[in-house]
Amino acid sequence: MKYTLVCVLPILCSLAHSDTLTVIEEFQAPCPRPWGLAWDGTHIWVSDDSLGRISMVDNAGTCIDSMEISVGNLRGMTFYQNSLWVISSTGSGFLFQIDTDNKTIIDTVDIQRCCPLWGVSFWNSKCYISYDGGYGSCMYEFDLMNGTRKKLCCAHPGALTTIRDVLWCVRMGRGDGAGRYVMPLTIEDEWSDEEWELRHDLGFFAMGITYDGHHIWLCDRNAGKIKKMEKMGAGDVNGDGIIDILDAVVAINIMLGTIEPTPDQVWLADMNGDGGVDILDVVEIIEEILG
Ligand SMILES: [Ca+2]
Ligand SMILES: [Ca+2]
Repeated sequence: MKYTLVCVLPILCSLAHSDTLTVIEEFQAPCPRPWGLAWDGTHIWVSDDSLGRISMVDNAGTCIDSMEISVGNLRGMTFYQNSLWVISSTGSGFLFQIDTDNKTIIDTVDIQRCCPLWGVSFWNSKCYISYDGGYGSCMYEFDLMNGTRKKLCCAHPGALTTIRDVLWCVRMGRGDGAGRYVMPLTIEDEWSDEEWELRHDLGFFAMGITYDGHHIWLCDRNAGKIKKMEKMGAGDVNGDGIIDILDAVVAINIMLGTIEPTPDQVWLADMNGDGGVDILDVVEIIEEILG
Protein backbone atom coordinates (compact mmCIF):
# COMPACT_ATOMS: atom_id res chain seq x y z
CA MET A 1 0.00 0.00 0.00
CA LYS A 2 2.77 2.39 0.97
CA TYR A 3 4.69 1.56 -2.21
CA THR A 4 1.58 2.20 -4.30
CA LEU A 5 1.05 5.62 -2.70
CA VAL A 6 4.69 6.58 -3.26
CA CYS A 7 4.27 5.79 -6.95
CA VAL A 8 0.94 7.57 -7.32
CA LEU A 9 1.69 10.70 -5.27
CA PRO A 10 3.86 12.52 -7.84
CA ILE A 11 1.25 11.87 -10.55
CA LEU A 12 -1.59 13.19 -8.39
CA CYS A 13 0.39 16.26 -7.34
CA SER A 14 1.24 17.19 -10.90
CA LEU A 15 -2.34 17.32 -12.15
CA ALA A 16 -4.22 20.60 -11.92
CA HIS A 17 -7.99 20.95 -11.78
CA SER A 18 -9.92 22.41 -14.69
CA ASP A 19 -13.52 21.72 -15.66
CA THR A 20 -16.77 23.18 -16.92
CA LEU A 21 -19.33 24.61 -14.54
CA THR A 22 -22.89 23.78 -15.54
CA VAL A 23 -26.06 25.74 -14.80
CA ILE A 24 -28.45 23.95 -12.44
CA GLU A 25 -31.06 26.71 -11.99
CA GLU A 26 -31.78 30.10 -13.53
CA PHE A 27 -34.31 32.90 -13.35
CA GLN A 28 -35.03 36.17 -15.12
CA ALA A 29 -33.28 39.17 -13.57
CA PRO A 30 -35.60 41.70 -11.86
CA CYS A 31 -34.22 44.58 -13.99
CA PRO A 32 -33.44 45.26 -17.68
CA ARG A 33 -29.64 45.58 -17.49
CA PRO A 34 -28.41 43.41 -14.60
CA TRP A 35 -24.73 43.59 -13.72
CA GLY A 36 -23.52 42.89 -10.18
CA LEU A 37 -24.58 40.19 -7.71
CA ALA A 38 -24.13 39.93 -3.93
CA TRP A 39 -25.23 37.36 -1.34
CA ASP A 40 -26.30 38.59 2.11
CA GLY A 41 -26.53 35.13 3.69
CA THR A 42 -30.19 34.66 2.75
CA HIS A 43 -30.94 36.53 -0.45
CA ILE A 44 -29.29 37.61 -3.69
CA TRP A 45 -28.96 41.28 -4.56
CA VAL A 46 -28.80 42.43 -8.19
CA SER A 47 -27.54 45.81 -9.43
CA ASP A 48 -28.74 47.44 -12.66
CA ASP A 49 -26.45 49.44 -14.91
CA SER A 50 -29.19 51.59 -16.45
CA LEU A 51 -31.72 52.23 -13.68
CA GLY A 52 -29.43 52.84 -10.71
CA ARG A 53 -31.53 50.25 -8.87
CA ILE A 54 -30.50 47.47 -6.50
CA SER A 55 -33.01 44.64 -6.04
CA MET A 56 -33.17 41.88 -3.44
CA VAL A 57 -34.58 38.61 -4.79
CA ASP A 58 -35.16 35.15 -3.40
CA ASN A 59 -33.54 32.18 -5.10
CA ALA A 60 -36.58 31.75 -7.33
CA GLY A 61 -36.10 35.26 -8.72
CA THR A 62 -39.00 36.96 -6.92
CA CYS A 63 -38.17 40.58 -6.13
CA ILE A 64 -38.63 41.19 -2.40
CA ASP A 65 -37.21 44.67 -1.98
CA SER A 66 -35.30 47.34 -3.91
CA MET A 67 -33.63 50.73 -3.52
CA GLU A 68 -32.51 53.46 -5.93
CA ILE A 69 -29.15 55.20 -6.13
CA SER A 70 -29.42 58.32 -8.26
CA VAL A 71 -25.95 58.23 -9.84
CA GLY A 72 -26.69 55.07 -11.87
CA ASN A 73 -24.17 52.88 -13.73
CA LEU A 74 -24.21 50.45 -10.80
CA ARG A 75 -21.89 47.51 -11.35
CA GLY A 76 -20.13 45.06 -9.03
CA MET A 77 -21.39 44.54 -5.46
CA THR A 78 -20.39 42.62 -2.36
CA PHE A 79 -21.43 42.27 1.28
CA TYR A 80 -18.70 42.97 3.83
CA GLN A 81 -19.03 43.62 7.55
CA ASN A 82 -22.84 43.91 7.42
CA SER A 83 -22.83 46.54 4.68
CA LEU A 84 -23.53 46.28 0.97
CA TRP A 85 -20.71 47.78 -1.08
CA VAL A 86 -21.59 48.89 -4.61
CA ILE A 87 -19.48 50.52 -7.30
CA SER A 88 -20.73 53.02 -9.86
CA SER A 89 -18.81 53.83 -13.02
CA THR A 90 -20.44 57.28 -13.30
CA GLY A 91 -18.04 60.25 -13.45
CA SER A 92 -14.83 59.56 -11.57
CA GLY A 93 -16.32 56.36 -10.13
CA PHE A 94 -17.72 55.74 -6.66
CA LEU A 95 -17.72 53.02 -4.03
CA PHE A 96 -20.86 53.22 -1.90
CA GLN A 97 -21.22 51.63 1.53
CA ILE A 98 -24.93 50.95 2.05
CA ASP A 99 -27.05 50.10 5.07
CA THR A 100 -29.65 47.87 3.40
CA ASP A 101 -31.97 47.83 6.44
CA ASN A 102 -32.45 51.60 6.33
CA LYS A 103 -31.69 51.98 2.61
CA THR A 104 -29.15 54.68 3.29
CA ILE A 105 -25.66 55.38 1.98
CA ILE A 106 -23.29 55.29 4.96
CA ASP A 107 -20.13 56.34 3.13
CA THR A 108 -18.91 57.21 -0.37
CA VAL A 109 -15.37 56.75 -1.70
CA ASP A 110 -14.32 58.67 -4.83
CA ILE A 111 -12.39 56.09 -6.86
CA GLN A 112 -10.89 58.61 -9.34
CA ARG A 113 -11.05 55.91 -11.95
CA CYS A 114 -8.98 55.83 -15.12
CA CYS A 115 -11.21 53.33 -16.97
CA PRO A 116 -14.68 51.75 -16.76
CA LEU A 117 -15.20 49.84 -13.52
CA TRP A 118 -16.37 46.21 -13.30
CA GLY A 119 -16.31 44.32 -10.01
CA VAL A 120 -15.64 44.70 -6.29
CA SER A 121 -14.78 42.34 -3.44
CA PHE A 122 -12.99 42.39 -0.11
CA TRP A 123 -10.08 40.07 0.60
CA ASN A 124 -7.62 40.10 3.46
CA SER A 125 -9.27 43.28 4.86
CA LYS A 126 -8.64 45.21 1.63
CA CYS A 127 -11.05 46.29 -1.08
CA TYR A 128 -10.38 45.23 -4.68
CA ILE A 129 -12.04 46.97 -7.62
CA SER A 130 -11.46 45.68 -11.16
CA TYR A 131 -11.48 47.92 -14.23
CA ASP A 132 -10.87 47.72 -17.95
CA GLY A 133 -7.19 48.63 -18.09
CA GLY A 134 -6.61 47.22 -21.58
CA TYR A 135 -3.29 45.40 -21.57
CA GLY A 136 -2.01 47.38 -18.59
CA SER A 137 -2.96 47.27 -14.94
CA CYS A 138 -6.52 46.23 -14.20
CA MET A 139 -7.33 46.40 -10.50
CA TYR A 140 -7.26 48.89 -7.63
CA GLU A 141 -6.33 47.72 -4.16
CA PHE A 142 -7.85 50.03 -1.54
CA ASP A 143 -6.92 50.05 2.11
CA LEU A 144 -9.98 51.88 3.40
CA MET A 145 -8.54 52.16 6.91
CA ASN A 146 -5.68 54.45 5.90
CA GLY A 147 -7.03 55.71 2.56
CA THR A 148 -4.17 54.35 0.42
CA ARG A 149 -4.54 52.62 -2.92
CA LYS A 150 -2.39 51.09 -5.63
CA LYS A 151 -2.84 49.61 -9.10
CA LEU A 152 -2.30 45.90 -9.67
CA CYS A 153 -1.62 43.99 -12.85
CA CYS A 154 -3.02 40.47 -12.68
CA ALA A 155 -5.27 38.15 -14.66
CA HIS A 156 -7.59 40.91 -15.96
CA PRO A 157 -10.54 40.21 -13.70
CA GLY A 158 -14.08 41.39 -14.39
CA ALA A 159 -16.55 40.34 -11.71
CA LEU A 160 -15.00 39.57 -8.30
CA THR A 161 -16.07 37.53 -5.30
CA THR A 162 -14.40 35.84 -2.35
CA ILE A 163 -14.80 32.09 -1.86
CA ARG A 164 -13.52 30.65 1.43
CA ASP A 165 -10.76 33.25 1.82
CA VAL A 166 -9.70 33.04 -1.83
CA LEU A 167 -10.38 35.91 -4.25
CA TRP A 168 -12.11 34.64 -7.42
CA CYS A 169 -12.91 36.41 -10.67
CA VAL A 170 -14.64 36.14 -13.98
CA ARG A 171 -11.67 36.65 -16.25
CA MET A 172 -12.16 39.35 -18.86
CA GLY A 173 -8.98 39.95 -20.86
CA ARG A 174 -9.28 39.87 -24.64
CA GLY A 175 -10.57 37.53 -27.33
CA ASP A 176 -13.43 35.04 -27.59
CA GLY A 177 -12.90 33.63 -24.12
CA ALA A 178 -13.41 36.98 -22.36
CA GLY A 179 -15.97 36.75 -19.58
CA ARG A 180 -16.40 33.02 -20.02
CA TYR A 181 -14.12 31.66 -17.31
CA VAL A 182 -14.16 31.81 -13.53
CA MET A 183 -10.93 31.21 -11.65
CA PRO A 184 -9.11 31.96 -8.40
CA LEU A 185 -7.06 35.12 -8.62
CA THR A 186 -3.48 35.48 -7.46
CA ILE A 187 -3.02 39.18 -6.93
CA GLU A 188 0.66 39.12 -5.95
CA ASP A 189 1.79 37.81 -9.32
CA GLU A 190 1.21 38.60 -12.93
CA TRP A 191 -0.58 36.19 -15.23
CA SER A 192 0.69 32.59 -15.09
CA ASP A 193 -0.03 29.35 -16.93
CA GLU A 194 -0.53 27.60 -13.59
CA GLU A 195 -3.26 30.07 -12.69
CA TRP A 196 -4.94 29.46 -16.04
CA GLU A 197 -5.15 25.72 -15.30
CA LEU A 198 -7.43 26.48 -12.35
CA ARG A 199 -10.16 27.97 -14.52
CA HIS A 200 -13.74 26.71 -14.72
CA ASP A 201 -15.22 27.25 -18.17
CA LEU A 202 -18.67 28.79 -18.65
CA GLY A 203 -20.93 28.51 -21.65
CA PHE A 204 -21.93 32.19 -21.54
CA PHE A 205 -20.67 35.70 -20.86
CA ALA A 206 -20.85 36.49 -17.14
CA MET A 207 -20.83 40.05 -15.79
CA GLY A 208 -21.63 39.53 -12.10
CA ILE A 209 -20.63 36.84 -9.61
CA THR A 210 -21.41 35.92 -6.02
CA TYR A 211 -21.07 32.83 -3.80
CA ASP A 212 -23.71 31.54 -1.37
CA GLY A 213 -21.46 29.17 0.56
CA HIS A 214 -22.14 26.22 -1.75
CA HIS A 215 -22.76 27.55 -5.24
CA ILE A 216 -21.51 30.30 -7.50
CA TRP A 217 -24.24 32.52 -8.97
CA LEU A 218 -23.53 34.41 -12.19
CA CYS A 219 -25.23 37.25 -14.01
CA ASP A 220 -25.70 36.39 -17.69
CA ARG A 221 -26.12 39.96 -18.83
CA ASN A 222 -26.90 39.19 -22.48
CA ALA A 223 -29.75 36.83 -21.57
CA GLY A 224 -30.86 39.01 -18.64
CA LYS A 225 -30.71 35.98 -16.35
CA ILE A 226 -29.23 35.02 -13.00
CA LYS A 227 -27.75 31.52 -13.04
CA LYS A 228 -26.95 29.13 -10.20
CA MET A 229 -24.00 26.89 -11.02
CA GLU A 230 -23.34 23.32 -9.90
CA LYS A 231 -21.88 22.62 -6.45
CA MET A 232 -18.64 24.51 -6.20
CA GLY A 233 -15.51 23.30 -4.46
CA ALA A 234 -16.48 19.65 -3.88
CA GLY A 235 -13.23 17.74 -3.40
CA ASP A 236 -11.18 20.84 -2.58
CA VAL A 237 -11.23 19.89 1.09
CA ASN A 238 -8.50 22.29 2.18
CA GLY A 239 -10.05 25.16 0.17
CA ASP A 240 -6.94 26.27 -1.73
CA GLY A 241 -8.65 26.27 -5.13
CA ILE A 242 -6.99 23.06 -6.36
CA ILE A 243 -8.05 19.43 -6.01
CA ASP A 244 -4.90 17.43 -5.40
CA ILE A 245 -3.44 14.71 -3.18
CA LEU A 246 -3.50 17.01 -0.15
CA ASP A 247 -7.30 17.00 -0.31
CA ALA A 248 -7.37 13.20 -0.52
CA VAL A 249 -5.11 13.06 2.55
CA VAL A 250 -7.46 15.33 4.53
CA ALA A 251 -10.46 13.24 3.43
CA ILE A 252 -8.67 10.04 4.55
CA ASN A 253 -7.95 11.63 7.92
CA ILE A 254 -11.62 12.63 8.28
CA MET A 255 -12.61 9.07 7.36
CA LEU A 256 -10.20 7.57 9.93
CA GLY A 257 -11.21 10.07 12.61
CA THR A 258 -7.63 11.29 13.09
CA ILE A 259 -8.67 14.95 12.68
CA GLU A 260 -11.69 16.89 13.89
CA PRO A 261 -13.11 18.33 10.64
CA THR A 262 -15.04 21.54 10.35
CA PRO A 263 -18.58 21.29 8.91
CA ASP A 264 -17.21 22.97 5.79
CA GLN A 265 -14.52 20.28 5.36
CA VAL A 266 -17.09 17.52 5.73
CA TRP A 267 -19.31 19.19 3.16
CA LEU A 268 -16.41 19.55 0.71
CA ALA A 269 -15.19 15.97 1.23
CA ASP A 270 -18.65 14.36 0.99
CA MET A 271 -18.51 13.82 -2.76
CA ASN A 272 -21.58 11.57 -3.03
CA GLY A 273 -23.68 13.78 -0.75
CA ASP A 274 -24.74 11.09 1.71
CA GLY A 275 -23.75 13.18 4.71
CA GLY A 276 -20.59 11.26 5.70
CA VAL A 277 -17.03 10.86 4.54
CA ASP A 278 -15.89 7.33 3.71
CA ILE A 279 -13.77 5.42 1.21
CA LEU A 280 -16.28 6.07 -1.60
CA ASP A 281 -15.70 9.82 -1.23
CA VAL A 282 -11.91 9.35 -1.15
CA VAL A 283 -12.10 7.29 -4.35
CA GLU A 284 -14.17 10.03 -6.01
CA ILE A 285 -11.63 12.67 -5.01
CA ILE A 286 -8.79 10.59 -6.49
CA GLU A 287 -10.82 10.06 -9.66
CA GLU A 288 -11.34 13.83 -9.83
CA ILE A 289 -7.59 14.38 -9.51
CA LEU A 290 -6.88 11.86 -12.27
CA GLY A 291 -9.49 13.50 -14.51
CA1 LIG B 1 -7.27 21.65 -2.30
CA1 LIG C 1 -20.08 10.57 1.43
